[in-house]
Amino acid sequence: MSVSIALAGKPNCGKSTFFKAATLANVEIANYPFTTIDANHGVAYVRTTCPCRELKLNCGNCRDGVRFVPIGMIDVAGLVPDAHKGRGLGNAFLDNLRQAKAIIHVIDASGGTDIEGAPVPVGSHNPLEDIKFLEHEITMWLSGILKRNWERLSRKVQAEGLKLEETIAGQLEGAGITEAHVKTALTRLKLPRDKPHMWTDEQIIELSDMLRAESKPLIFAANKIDVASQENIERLSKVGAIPISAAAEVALRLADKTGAIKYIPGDADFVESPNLSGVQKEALAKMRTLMKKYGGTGIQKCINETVFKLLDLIVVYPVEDENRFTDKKGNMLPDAFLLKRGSTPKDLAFMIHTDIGKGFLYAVDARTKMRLGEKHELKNGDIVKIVAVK
Ligand SMILES: Nc1nc2c(ncn2[C@@H]2O[C@H](COP(=O)(O)OP(=O)(O)OP(=O)(O)O)[C@@H](O)[C@H]2O)c(=O)[nH]1
Ligand SMILES: [Mg+2]
Repeated sequence: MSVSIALAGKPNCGKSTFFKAATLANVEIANYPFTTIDANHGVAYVRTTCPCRELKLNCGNCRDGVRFVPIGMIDVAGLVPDAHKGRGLGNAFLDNLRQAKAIIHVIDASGGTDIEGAPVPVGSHNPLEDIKFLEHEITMWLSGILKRNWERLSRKVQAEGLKLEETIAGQLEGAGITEAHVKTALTRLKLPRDKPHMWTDEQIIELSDMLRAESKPLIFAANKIDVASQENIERLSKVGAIPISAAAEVALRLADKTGAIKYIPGDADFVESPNLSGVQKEALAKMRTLMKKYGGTGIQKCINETVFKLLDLIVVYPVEDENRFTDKKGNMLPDAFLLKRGSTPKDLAFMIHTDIGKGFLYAVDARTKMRLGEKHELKNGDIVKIVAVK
């Protein structure tokens, strides 16, 4: 999987429900803290417009012109304040955030769970209190890793002239931090580069915080809007949270699966089948009201914002026959790749296969049949044939 995003937050906020809604995997969900202990890994989808309709074709790989591109999703155990000091389940599971390129911080907007995730009467906990601690815990986790061998490493940098960026990135490699991340952070922070062994704890934490923000950007999802007060939803929206109901999305996707309704994830409405029972209709009517108010359940919106805004990725469709938009077997628009904006056809070639990347000659834009050189910048929705030496 090219990109993975993680669901994180305090216990009992609805991470596994979000995960189930996005992946339809059967995972444990319950109203008490630490239901999830081992992380769940699954495949979720980012929603985009399939190019086939505009080409007056029907590719067979989309749903009514709506294309779903797979990404990895990780549902981790709940995190409580001071987890980095071993509270709650401690910070071993923070390791599950390693592969994540971004984080959706799920917040219980209903105020029905305290800071540790224990159930309390709805509205009695202020969800704004849950906003900050997650970033802090991740920062402290990173600074913990960095500090582990800091004395020795920083002296080595000085004595042996090792590259500072490389040394720090090496130490944090497991957390998905690259030399480029370190370089950006060091430049911004203006830390005294020649004397790393003199850095204070605060400076190491400052660096860790910047590295976290660079390597694991995060958005807020205000969950349980079906029971949350309007006041709480507004408070959280003000700080940029996306209002969501993971439970509603699970219900809708399951109803779609059984054929009770037709619902395309991310739509603001659904179509009911005839012959539904009164109870079903009533439940659906409630969901419809909620969806009308917020433009949907918010789950797909969270995934899309994470992938397209936070990570700034684009979707590109490689094909082998640029006239039919197919692979060798005749499958139309068989694959969709997520690439960083600014990627070139050669980057795409390397993503398909190292050999194709190495043998890259040129690419063809399947829409215009124009040749694209290796420096050409790809756009979202491009359909591209790669020509490489065999
Ligand atoms: N009303 C409402 N309840 C929800 C929603 N999403 C989740 N819940 C409930 O919140 C409780 C916790 O859900 P989980 O998905 O298990 O939460 P979690 O964050 O994975 O919890 P841990 O694994 O313990 O950290 C369950 O009782 C869910 O049914 C929602 O959108 N609305
Ligand atoms: Mg869980």
